[in-house]
Amino acid sequence: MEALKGITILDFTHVQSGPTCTQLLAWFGANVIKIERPGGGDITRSQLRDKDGVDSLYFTMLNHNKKSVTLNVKDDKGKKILDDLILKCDVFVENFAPGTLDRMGYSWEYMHKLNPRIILASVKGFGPGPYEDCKVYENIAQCAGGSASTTGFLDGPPLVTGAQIGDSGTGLHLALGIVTALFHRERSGLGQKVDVAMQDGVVNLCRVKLRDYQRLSSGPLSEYSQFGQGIPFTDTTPRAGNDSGGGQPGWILKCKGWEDDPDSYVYFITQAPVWDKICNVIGKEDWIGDPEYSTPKARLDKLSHIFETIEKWTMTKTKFEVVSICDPLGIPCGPILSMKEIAHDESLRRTGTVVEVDHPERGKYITVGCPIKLSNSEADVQRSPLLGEHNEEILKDFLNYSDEELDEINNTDAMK
Ligand code: CAO
Repeated sequence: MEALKGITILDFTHVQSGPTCTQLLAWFGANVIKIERPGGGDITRSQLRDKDGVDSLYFTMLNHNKKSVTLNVKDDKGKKILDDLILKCDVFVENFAPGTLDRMGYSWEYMHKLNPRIILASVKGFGPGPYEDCKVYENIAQCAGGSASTTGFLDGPPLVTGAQIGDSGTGLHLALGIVTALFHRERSGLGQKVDVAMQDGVVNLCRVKLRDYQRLSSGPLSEYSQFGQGIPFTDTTPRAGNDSGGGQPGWILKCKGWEDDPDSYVYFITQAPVWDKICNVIGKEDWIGDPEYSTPKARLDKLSHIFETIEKWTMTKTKFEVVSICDPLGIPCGPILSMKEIAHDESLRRTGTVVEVDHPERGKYITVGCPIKLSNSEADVQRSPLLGEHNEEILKDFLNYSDEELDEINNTDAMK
């Protein structure tokens, strides 16, 4: 059975951070009713469009398994419909700009009074403080959360990452907050407010970099390549290139074909317990008994040289050959996969992490399925809704409005 069956989510989210959260809840079986402004709906329906007049991949890939209802919340009749929805729903999720919800007349106090069981879950860019009123997008969160200052190469500018840790990362945090509040409501009978700031979500994901900042007060970070290169540290966590963030040194190494293929690389970790095997496989048996190389500590100031030497070997093999040789020996390494390779990866298809979906206007496209696997609640990815596709269904079947009430609504601007 679907794990969240019976839970109804009133989804006022847009763009990416909120929609990733409600999509996850929908995959777990919640009934997710996405409320969109009449006219254009979620702005991403028309952003980065690849086909004229058809919902963009940006929208479709973030809004699977949801229903769409258009509702003008600034219209009196629209407000009445929203009140009725709040009375019947379990969770209200939103990621409007700060202050927007209050301006609409839907403060937490109002909602809680209307339905004490409702959970209000919000994403904002920042928590309370000097930036609380700021609008925020992905890269701003990455920058304010410590990710950009610690990503990139030492001699280059701060870098944002391709992984959407500010948006999708915050969506994940919010989903956990919602499920926790639902669990709490089972015992207390009361809903509560769940807030996640994108900056906080990124800071949480950058925890190891805050760890390293504090370690600096005890001396240089010897596992960072710059230590071996004799480059002094400052008083904050530096950018570490492709250094591994843990205690086992790693780096990205070129593989056969790198001159023509930008993704012909492998991530290679010189894990201490398999050092002898690494030496054997790259033909450097002499390092095994050499005190200059035989202990992790002795190797720390020679990491660049060590990785250059390993790279001479990896450059004679494709990335997949490197993995197939190293993996059976217990040497941790992984190929740098392109999006093309991920899109066509058979095992990701088999597990449902990458799926093909059919859309009535767009046709078939590839998307990411549910990455969290529950043994009794398999997520079946359904196409995203067309704008307002479920207006009638929600009014009639969910809110039980009569035909007269429907006619009355159709004569107003509440849903168009
Ligand atoms: N009926 C009537 N009005 C509606 C409506 C509806 N169904 N849905 C939205 N609106 C109105 C809002 O009331 C608001 O109007 P006012 O400004 O007059 O109050 C207006 O639409 C704009 O909403 P918004 O403030 O959320 O959107 P924006 O384009 O100004 O800002 C964003 C977008 C993402 C910067 C902002 O929402 C934000 O900072 N959100 C929080 C952080 C976040 O989630 N960012 C990640 C986005 S993904 O990269």
